[in-house]
Amino acid sequence: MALDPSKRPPLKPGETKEPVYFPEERDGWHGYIEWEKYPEKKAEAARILSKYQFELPPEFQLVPLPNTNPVLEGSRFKQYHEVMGPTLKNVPAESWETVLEEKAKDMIHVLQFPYNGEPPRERLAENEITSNEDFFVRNHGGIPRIDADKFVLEIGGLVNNPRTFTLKELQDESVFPRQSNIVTIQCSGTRRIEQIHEYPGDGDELINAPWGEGAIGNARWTGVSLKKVIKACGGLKDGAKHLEFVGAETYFKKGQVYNYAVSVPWRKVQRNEVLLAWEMNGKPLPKIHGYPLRTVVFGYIGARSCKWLYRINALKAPSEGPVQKKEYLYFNPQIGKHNSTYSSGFSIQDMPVSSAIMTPKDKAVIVHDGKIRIRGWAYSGGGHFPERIDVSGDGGSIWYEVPQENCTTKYFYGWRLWWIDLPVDAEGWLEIVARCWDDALNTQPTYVRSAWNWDLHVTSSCHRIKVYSVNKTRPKTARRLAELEKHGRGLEPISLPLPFEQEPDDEYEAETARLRGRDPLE
Ligand SMILES: Nc1nc2c(c(=O)[nH]1)N[C@H]1C(S)=C(S)[C@@H](COP(=O)(O)O)O[C@H]1N2
Ligand SMILES: [Mo]
Repeated sequence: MALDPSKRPPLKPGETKEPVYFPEERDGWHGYIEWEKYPEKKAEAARILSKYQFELPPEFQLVPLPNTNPVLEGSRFKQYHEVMGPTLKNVPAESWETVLEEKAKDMIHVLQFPYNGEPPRERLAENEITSNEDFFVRNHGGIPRIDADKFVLEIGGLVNNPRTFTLKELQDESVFPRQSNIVTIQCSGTRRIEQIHEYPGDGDELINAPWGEGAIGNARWTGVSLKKVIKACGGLKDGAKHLEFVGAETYFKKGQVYNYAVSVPWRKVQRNEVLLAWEMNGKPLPKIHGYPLRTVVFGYIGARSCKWLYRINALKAPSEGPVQKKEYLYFNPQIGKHNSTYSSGFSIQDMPVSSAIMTPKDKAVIVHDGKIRIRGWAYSGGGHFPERIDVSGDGGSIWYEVPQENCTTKYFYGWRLWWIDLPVDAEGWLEIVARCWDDALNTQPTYVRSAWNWDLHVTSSCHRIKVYSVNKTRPKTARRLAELEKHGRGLEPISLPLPFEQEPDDEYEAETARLRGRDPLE
């Protein structure tokens, strides 16, 4: 899907269009322009971007989300790519082709470009291992197409022997033992929609995608521990404390261009919790998930699991890349548009304990016989794992423990799926709540409000849904259901009036007589 010609960005008054050409850096690497090595090229790109008036991001927080799929289009990011000339112009269209080729047909395309998508909630909660087709995608730019045979990983900065590795070299088991782990990757945007609904926040330069509960997935990743690769470079020089990962695509922020860059502390790498992975669930990484090589950082925010990884730099301090320094910050609730600064939020690394109810859906009408089946996921990062899941049917006063046998396998770095047949006697609207406890006895904040933050990250409060409970073991309820069926109707939508009287007159008379009338005795 190319950019609609009516959406071409107009030039600012007095500006003229000139030919631009930023050649690709390497043969066999399409969609990759090297920016970080060439400050003058970056300056030139910024100059070109400043000539145009780009479309403003759409309002999507204070109004209902469009009922379309893709939900949001991302025209502004398509425009940025268009004005960068032939090398990046077609990247939005090619990225969309990759989505159609690699992802499940029924993905919820939260944002078309840069592509952000999550799978249907029922399917995500069905399989302990998320399939490659269903795994959520979070992109900040286009999807580069890199030829594995032409691929090299550069390692530089404060390492004793800077060098490059081909994919074959990394895969040589006589040099590097292979490491394979079940690891959950969770985007810090998961469940953001709940924060948006209650209190909107920063839309940021890149639209902060209105994620539901599906920006999380669990897969088996195979590759080599970064610790071993650093060792093969003779180790780190004194003072090196962070490893920066650079991804090949172009990232636009506030009129500047970058390659995607993030970092993790060396301490994290030393624990063999940072994998350079080329395989996802036993298959080569899909293009959309970082082919041919990505990092997988266990227990951290998804943003550090850098896709299309081509360079690693050992640094004294965290990466200066905007994704590390200016995004993924966690602010106090009194910080917002009026006073936020990059230095006033802390940098999110470890993911906290969280969970979500995947079925039933919010506002569902459920006919049951005293039990409602609830299914969901539970996860904890930062070296912790989910131990127990509790579910409440009354907004969080009485909690039922999900039996351990209803929870999937416990892994050090993976989520657990769970289900419970929740005892429900009450009828009408109920608030069902889920919370997880991890092995360090951490649990989730009570309400969205308890943990709201301006950048709308990490919605880890207890997950709450409202359902309309219809307990058919009650005679009156069973009778109403039978009547509805006779009329060829169901209960839904509950907002539609009944097509018949609630009670025949003779029954009304008999019942009011039994209850000794409407009037007081005297
Ligand atoms: N190069 C690059 N790596 C990236 C990103 C990106 O936009 N570019 N997005 C990050 C974010 S925010 C997340 S949540 C994860 C998502 O991984 P996935 O798309 O494979 O599910 O990738 C991370 N790695
Ligand atoms: Mo993310």
